[in-house]
Amino acid sequence: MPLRKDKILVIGASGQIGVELTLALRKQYGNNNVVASDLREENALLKDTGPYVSLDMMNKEMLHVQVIRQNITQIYLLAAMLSATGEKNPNLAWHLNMQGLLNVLDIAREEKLHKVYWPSSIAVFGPTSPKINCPQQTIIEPSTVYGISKYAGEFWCNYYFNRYGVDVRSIRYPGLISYKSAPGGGTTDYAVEIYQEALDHNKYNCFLSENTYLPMMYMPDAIRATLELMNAPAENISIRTAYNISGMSFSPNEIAESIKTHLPDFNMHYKADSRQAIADSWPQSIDDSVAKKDWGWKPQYDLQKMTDDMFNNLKATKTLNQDQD
Ligand code: AKB
Repeated sequence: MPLRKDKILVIGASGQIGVELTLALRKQYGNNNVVASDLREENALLKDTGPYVSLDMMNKEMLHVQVIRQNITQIYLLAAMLSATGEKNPNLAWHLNMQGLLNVLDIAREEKLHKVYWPSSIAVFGPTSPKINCPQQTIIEPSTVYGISKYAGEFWCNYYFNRYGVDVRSIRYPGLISYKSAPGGGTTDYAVEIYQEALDHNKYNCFLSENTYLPMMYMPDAIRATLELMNAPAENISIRTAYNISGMSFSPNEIAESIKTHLPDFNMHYKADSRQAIADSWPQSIDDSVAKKDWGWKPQYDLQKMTDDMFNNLKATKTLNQDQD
């Protein structure tokens, strides 16, 4: 049964998470109650599924006008510059990631919005954080500008909740793997590119070394986690910075082995680049016991189940595209 009393604005709706979250929210709240927005043009998968506005979150006045004009009661802010791109332009990454969030939090306070969602990342952790089962509360000394902006952002969320009562909630996403829309500029992007390259060319040149373990999650789990957190009763939410959640942890070598169960001749080459140092600064796995306790988080996909589903869907899309040619 769709929930209809809220009107939602998704900022960054054409991005990797944005597309799938917008579609999931439209199922829950009704198509016309979820306004998709982005600086980029509307993603093809969103076309004709509900309202779309072109919006620059850095322009606070225009954002405020849209919130009032559309009677928005919840904002999902997904636009951000990720870890690898952020290192190429640290000032811009900081400005974009911080000012976008502060604009949204301020408008949420002024307009008394019901809820705000803003994603954090495992990039908040740094070389001094525990590598295995990294806890919710631990040493946090990020070494990328993306990680610094996410950590500062977490504390702005906490501040706006404690000082102004803004019900803002957040998750520290691991690397996210999806087939509907591609990521851009992240360190974990290899785990998305590899499937398409395997299908198209039966080989992949990996920019991380073969035994680099990182926390990862399949997109259906990430979308479900987001909706479950946002639908949880406020009194259950004990973390107002951002929740650790865990799906799986694997290395490039392990994902290659799982791809070989579908494509036995698949070939993997390794040539680590500057993203290796970023990956090496992050934990290999995450302890998500607080999310489990507070709102019942439980992942459904492991590496092989994800690989099977990725190939089913990518093959179906390829056949569809070939039929249309
Ligand atoms: C990145 O690699 O930058 C992102 C992340 C882990 O937040 N996928």
